[in-house]
Amino acid sequence: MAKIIGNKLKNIPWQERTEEDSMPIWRYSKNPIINRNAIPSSNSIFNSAVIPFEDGFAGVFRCDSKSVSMNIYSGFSKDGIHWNINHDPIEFQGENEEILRKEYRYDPRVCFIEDRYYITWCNGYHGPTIGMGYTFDFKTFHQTENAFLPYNRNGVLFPRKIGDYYAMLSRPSDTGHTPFGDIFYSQSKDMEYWGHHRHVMSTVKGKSAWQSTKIGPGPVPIETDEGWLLIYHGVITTCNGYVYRMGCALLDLDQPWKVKMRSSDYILAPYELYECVGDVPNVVFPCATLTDSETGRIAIYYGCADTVTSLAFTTVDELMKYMKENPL
Ligand code: BMA
Repeated sequence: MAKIIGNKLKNIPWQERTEEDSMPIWRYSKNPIINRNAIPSSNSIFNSAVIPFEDGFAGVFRCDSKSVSMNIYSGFSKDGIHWNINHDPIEFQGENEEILRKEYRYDPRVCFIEDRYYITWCNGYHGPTIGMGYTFDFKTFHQTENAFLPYNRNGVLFPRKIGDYYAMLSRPSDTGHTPFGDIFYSQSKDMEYWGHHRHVMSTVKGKSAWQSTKIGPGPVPIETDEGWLLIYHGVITTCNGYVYRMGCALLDLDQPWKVKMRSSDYILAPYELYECVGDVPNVVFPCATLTDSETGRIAIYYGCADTVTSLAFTTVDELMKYMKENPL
């Protein structure tokens, strides 16, 4: 039995699996939890990140506006299910005007490290790259240097230093819709200069074709006593465009660029109407989890069809078992 290393989370959103749920992940029965028009200006709210905060939860949400500009917004919840999202986007403070230029911001991740909540997102700076910032209270936000040169997407921090270095997964990309993409590992002494880049994992043709076009890290990796549990998205190119599904892998604790296990089958795919129909059909896109070390419970927050946000559940044992039974 693998154990989650981390805090207990007594108030984790949770629902038991029913007999009809045959997959390793089961959906919340009242999905989606955030509708497209949850704030007055929004066209869609999806691919968003949440984290325990004070006696409840805080989040950073991707809201595309009715003029279809992409930006990130903070929000709060008592139970992790009902959210109050601010009507105005996050305004970052920072000393460098060049960095604060705002072309677009999307697909945020939030990671608590040491004393603060770090936010990473896809940041428009002459093309997509990894924007970075932090907050202590989800009221005042500070933006720091972009982690990489363009083009890159899906920057996901590890929740602690690994061998004296902060660590991040990301997915180098292009200026457009990127018909390729592997996951890489980078490290930094100071959260500003990133290097020691290592390849982590590639797309898979044939045998596991749902992840044959590109893959990208999803939520912050979950530390377990057997390794880092990584939930990621995988994409196939069909005659009707891209389809986004979810998979999982186990990375070595000390050398996370080494993959210990990876499932051949996906763990969640667009089956439900709200995942198959929307502004971009057939997309499930995970950006955050909440975990409880006592029970091994995992709640996954994921965007659906680039339109709404949903919640699904699993446990660390379910995912470990699934990887063992369906190895790549
Ligand atoms: C990716 C990102 C995601 C989006 C997905 C499907 O490239 O832009 O935000 O969910 O495409 O459109």
